[in-house]
Amino acid sequence: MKNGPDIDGRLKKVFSGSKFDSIIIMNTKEKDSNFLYLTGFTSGVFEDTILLADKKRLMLLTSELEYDTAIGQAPHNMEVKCIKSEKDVKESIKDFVGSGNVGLNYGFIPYSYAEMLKKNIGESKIIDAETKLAEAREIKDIFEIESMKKAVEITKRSLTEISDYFKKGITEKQLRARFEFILGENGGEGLAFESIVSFGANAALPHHTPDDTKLKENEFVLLDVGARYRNYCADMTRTFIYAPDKKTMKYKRMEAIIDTVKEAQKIGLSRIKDGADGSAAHMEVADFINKAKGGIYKGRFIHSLGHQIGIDVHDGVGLTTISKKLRSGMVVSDEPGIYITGFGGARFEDDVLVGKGHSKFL
Ligand SMILES: [Mn+2]
Repeated sequence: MKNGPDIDGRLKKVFSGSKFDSIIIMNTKEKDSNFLYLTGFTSGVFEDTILLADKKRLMLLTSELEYDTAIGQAPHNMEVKCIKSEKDVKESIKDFVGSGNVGLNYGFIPYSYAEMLKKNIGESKIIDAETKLAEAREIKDIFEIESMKKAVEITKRSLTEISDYFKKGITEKQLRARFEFILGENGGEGLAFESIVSFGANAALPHHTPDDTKLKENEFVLLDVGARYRNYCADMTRTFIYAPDKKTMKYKRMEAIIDTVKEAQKIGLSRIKDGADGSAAHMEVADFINKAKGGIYKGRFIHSLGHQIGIDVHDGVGLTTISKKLRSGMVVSDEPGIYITGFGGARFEDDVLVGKGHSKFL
């Protein structure tokens, strides 16, 4: 990947038409995803670190501990300041924001931190920057798309390799450990989210946490997993049948569920495109599942068709019953499923780059 992240372009997007003149991003023990978006950093912890930004420049207030890590990857328009005291913090913030309006990410910053900041910004007015930041991140640039493609490629390859490790008696926890090892071997830089591995009836629980359930023959194996690559997430689901016994009714029932979900996913892909409404795509897929096979799966698609993906695995507004206009350059998941309590379920999930006319899987 030759191109680095386009930080100038990102600042432009965040500040165009905004009511704030600068923003303060403040990490806690966790990083605000917008910190990663505006710095492009792929290394370092940066606990409690403060990032100041206006439409042209960035200032990072960090400690000696991570000063060198910051300098080593700072974009051209970032000043990195090594902070020695509370007084340094106060003065740097005051100087940077001046008397203009200050944007804060209300969706992330803890109340106590916000209260503390208020004391440091004098008469400046505080404005919620959450929506503006989320909107800026919706349309991915080339660097972001390439990073997500790579995350998907690593995940897809690992999902192909994992079936070699399906064996009678292996537990969900063991299969998860194996999968995450393979993901790392294939170049994954971390997990996009906590892996879901479900066997048999557990596959009916979309957010099942892997436990000591052992794999049996002629059963569903569902993996919902994703690698992180240069801060960007992949999110994919595959459903397999382990050691199928094709003569059984159970197998036929499982196969019919899988076929229906795969068909539903194709319909989803055909409806996800520039200008389309995400909720309309969701409703069409839900309608197809509700009517399939004489209505035997009615009401068994119990989540939304998809969600946006980026630095966060659930980024911005999803493809739910809430209207959301899809636009070229967004990345969304296409993940229908059917869930039968006590029996099992299937889900197939791929990540779609929204395009004009038609979209494609990353
Ligand atoms: Mn997903």
